[in-house]
Amino acid sequence: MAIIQFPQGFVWGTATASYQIEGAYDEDGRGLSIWDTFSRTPGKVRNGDNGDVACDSYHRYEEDIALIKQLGVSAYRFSIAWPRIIPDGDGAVNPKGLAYYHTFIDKLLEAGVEPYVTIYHWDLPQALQDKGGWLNRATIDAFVRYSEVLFKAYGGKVKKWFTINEPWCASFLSYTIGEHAPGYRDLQMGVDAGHHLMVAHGKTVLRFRELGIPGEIGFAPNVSWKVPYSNRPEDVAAARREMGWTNDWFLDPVFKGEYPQYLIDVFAKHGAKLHVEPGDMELIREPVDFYAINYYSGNVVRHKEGFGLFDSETVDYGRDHTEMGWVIMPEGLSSVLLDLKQKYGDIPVYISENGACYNDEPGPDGRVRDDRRIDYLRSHIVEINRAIASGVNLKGYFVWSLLDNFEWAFGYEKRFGIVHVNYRTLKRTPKDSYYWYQKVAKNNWFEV
Ligand code: IFM
Repeated sequence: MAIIQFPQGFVWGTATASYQIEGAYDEDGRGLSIWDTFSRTPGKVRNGDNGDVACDSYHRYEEDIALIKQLGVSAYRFSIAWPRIIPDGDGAVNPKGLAYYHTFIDKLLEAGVEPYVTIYHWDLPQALQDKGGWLNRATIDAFVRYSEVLFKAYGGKVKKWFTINEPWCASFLSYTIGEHAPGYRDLQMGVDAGHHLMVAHGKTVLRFRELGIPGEIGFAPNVSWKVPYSNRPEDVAAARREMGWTNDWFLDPVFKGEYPQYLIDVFAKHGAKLHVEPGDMELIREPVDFYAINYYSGNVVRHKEGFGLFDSETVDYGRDHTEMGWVIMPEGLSSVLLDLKQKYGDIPVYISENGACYNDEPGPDGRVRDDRRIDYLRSHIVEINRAIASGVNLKGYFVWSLLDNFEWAFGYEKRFGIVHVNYRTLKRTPKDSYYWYQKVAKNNWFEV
């Protein structure tokens, strides 16, 4: 038996995102988002699911806040739906949308929970997509204006802001791999969209500073950990290229002011070019107060000439997987934290998402026994403790997710919640993992 103790003031939280939980897709003046369109396009989302109702959190938010309060965490990370605030993306502000989140934030604060707000978790207004979405540089300014509306409305009440969630997903997964909205399959588009997202991030940080908004701002890239299959230089290089796609490509520009040349070269080999306009890199480099990482999985990778974008393949030799099919590699979390510290320095960092998909349902007694999720969370939380012990300036940890919810292209087939949602009745049932995490948050330590 050993005690895993966390520093005083360590932030325990849980997270969700607007399109995944809110529903109420056409209420109170909300405009359509790219996910409304994408999920209505046949074949894009499993079972034809969409976020029209989702967990109905738009109406049931008081129940959800009660669940968060009862969980005993001090922070809740949620995202604001751009199409509720500015329905057509760059036109008039919708007072009902603004009022909704005012009430929501107030109730959260009354419950003693600090709001951590993600400005963009992928629900781009469809009207902006109609003009090119993230391929159009005008979307950068629309995003800055939308952010400014939020800063002016909620600044002071909200003290922690994330500009963009998982820019890799919003660019490459959406414009190159085609799995997410808007569903394109083109490398050049992914490179362009990614760069524009990063300029939007930097310009927004700058605007936040200019407005003198009290609080802190950062962003939340999804990172991975790739272990070379052997120490042969070609395997090491292949693992570096794969990992660099999520990590270096989005973090180097923010902390070093440049994109990694070895990836520019890979993209060039596949016919894609980085288009940077004068001033872009200075904007992206605008200093942040913290950064946050979303970590779920790692892989073992080796060189395979002519295979995929990176001349590489994943070697899966029987490690456990979650029900997403993702390899469970808890030690990747401490490794990536140490790697980032070494590369970028002692910047405060959060784990803005970590969690697992297991589709456990309530038993005959109504209890959801999701032991595999508890094992997953425990093993990853031990790793963040090890990272802290090694000097990583880690401030907090957010479980993904509070609720089972709309898992993008997988619809409602994949459950990540520590609270079960019955999608027919919308009943919420805290799972065993909820009660396990409740103890961790209360005690600030646990036994292994
Ligand atoms: O559900 C998603 C979330 O929206 C972004 N990060 C990964 C989660 C699990 O796939």
